[in-house]
Amino acid sequence: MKFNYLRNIALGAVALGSLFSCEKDDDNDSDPFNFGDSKIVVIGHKVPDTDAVTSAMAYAEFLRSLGYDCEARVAGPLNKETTFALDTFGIKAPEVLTSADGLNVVLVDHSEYAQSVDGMKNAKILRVVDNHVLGTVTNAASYDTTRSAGSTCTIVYNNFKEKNIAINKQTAQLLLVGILSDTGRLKVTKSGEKDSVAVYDLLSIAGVNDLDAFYLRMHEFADSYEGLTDAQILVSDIKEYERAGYKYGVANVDVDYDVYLEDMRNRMNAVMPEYMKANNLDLMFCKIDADTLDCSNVIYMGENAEKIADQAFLNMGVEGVSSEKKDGYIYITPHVSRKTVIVPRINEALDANAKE
Ligand SMILES: [Mn+2]
Repeated sequence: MKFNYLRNIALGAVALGSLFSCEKDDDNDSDPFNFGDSKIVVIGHKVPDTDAVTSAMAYAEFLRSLGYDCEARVAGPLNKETTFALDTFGIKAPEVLTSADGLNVVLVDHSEYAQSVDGMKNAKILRVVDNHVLGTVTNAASYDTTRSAGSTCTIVYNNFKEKNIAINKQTAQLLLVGILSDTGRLKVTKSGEKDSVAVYDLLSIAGVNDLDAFYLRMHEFADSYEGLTDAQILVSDIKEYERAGYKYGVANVDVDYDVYLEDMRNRMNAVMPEYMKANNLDLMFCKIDADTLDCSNVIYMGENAEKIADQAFLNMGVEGVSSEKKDGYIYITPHVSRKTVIVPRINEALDANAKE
């Protein structure tokens, strides 16, 4: 460990050969990732979704089982789906962290400073564990990123497997709900083989007998905007990014039936300016999907927004995906993912219109 290493250097007189072999053995035993022995906080993104919360909790357990002093925190209040899932299993939610200033952290489920808790630029980032495209956090000490995983929980599950560490019941429950939430219960467009292998292994450890019944109940909570104002619906699943001198946001909103699409477009258009102003965004997008019509409606607002949206989402050249410009929005069919389609394409268009 670092401490021992420094002490050995201070002792000075130790023969070099034995110093290095000694250090190496020590590393393998008690500090396999060279994280040192200070306390580590594992944390996901702001506006946490289920995967951001449960992958942090499960990764903290993973690090504890390797001997680290480690604790999970969340970057904001939990949404309805996560609250339902944790309540169902009687698991206590992590506390909210308001500043990462000066802490040793592992980031899960994001790699964008714009999505992190405040003070992250003054934290020591030991590792990023994430399945999204790499964002602005390019200075972490290590990365565990598997883009082909459908959720960060899938990556964490594989960490346990690779180290041959048994997954306890509570950790299995956490991993299971994270994967189910992020992949929409293993939808083909959102998941792969790794995710299904994990889910079917975790079910029995987690004590979940009826996957469909469980997911249906969880999903009801996810989709419910009951009691929320339009401004609250807009921010219920929002992420911010920085690219090419622009700061932008992408909100994700779902409606049950396609007849509600126009109404939701108008309502989100009405509340977007205030959010942009309050959060100093240069531009903003909101993707609205309908369960009954397999499509995405993308509305946009702000600096160069129409030009960027046109470049990003017209003539996309993605197999099986078609898009069309409508009055004030882009209509894309079938529905597309923010992670794999929307954000990478916006980034590409922003690069072509860079401000820096
Ligand atoms: Mn997430």
